[in-house]
Formats: sequence, structure tokens, C-alpha cells
Amino acid sequence: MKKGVRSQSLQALKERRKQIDLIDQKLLFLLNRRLSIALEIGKIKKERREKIYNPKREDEILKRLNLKNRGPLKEEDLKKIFKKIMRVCRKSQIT
Ligand code: PRE
Repeated sequence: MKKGVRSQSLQALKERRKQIDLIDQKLLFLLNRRLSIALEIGKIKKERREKIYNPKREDEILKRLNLKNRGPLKEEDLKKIFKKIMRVCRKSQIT
């Protein structure tokens, strides 16, 4: 039996949302993994009496990611997201 256009598009919407849910789960896992490693770095820095904030390293990360970016994520949005991630990691290293 032929499916209507609306029910086809509803099906497509549901599938895309399932894909997004799976990607979000993976992002969550990776964000927690990244933070765990940043916390370990924080401990090492404390032992070595190094400053937590390393703007040079953060700039290098942003530059490298920007070179790798193939879009459609815009450079300014990529920067916003990763600056926020690093800020969260930095703040968690302190507390
Ligand atoms: C990290 C966090 C804080 C620093 O300002 C730089 C980078 C990051 O989240 O990537 C990790 C870190 O502490 C470090 O690479 O030195």
C-alpha cells in the first residue's frame, strides 16, 4: 500500500531524531572521557605547580580543530563550543 507524503516525512523525522539521540549519547560519553583526562592533567599540573590555565595550548587546540573542520559547522560556532568545553574542563580542574 502507498504511504502518504506526510507519513513518509514523519517517518524521516523520527529516523533523524533517532540518529541525533545516538550522536548525543556518544558526545556525552566523549565529553565525560575528555573531562576525566583533563582532571588527571589538573592533578599533574598541581604536583608540578603549573598554572591550570594554558591559553597557548587552548589556542593550538582551536587552530587545529579549525583546520580539520569540513563544515557545515561555522568557524565561530566551532570556537564557541570548544571554548566552552575547555572552560568547563579548566573550572573542574580547579574545584
Ligand atoms: C585543557 C584545559 C585547560 C587548559 O587551559 C588547557 C587545555 C583542555 O581542556 O583542553 C587541558 C589542560 O589542562 C592542558 O592541556 O594543559
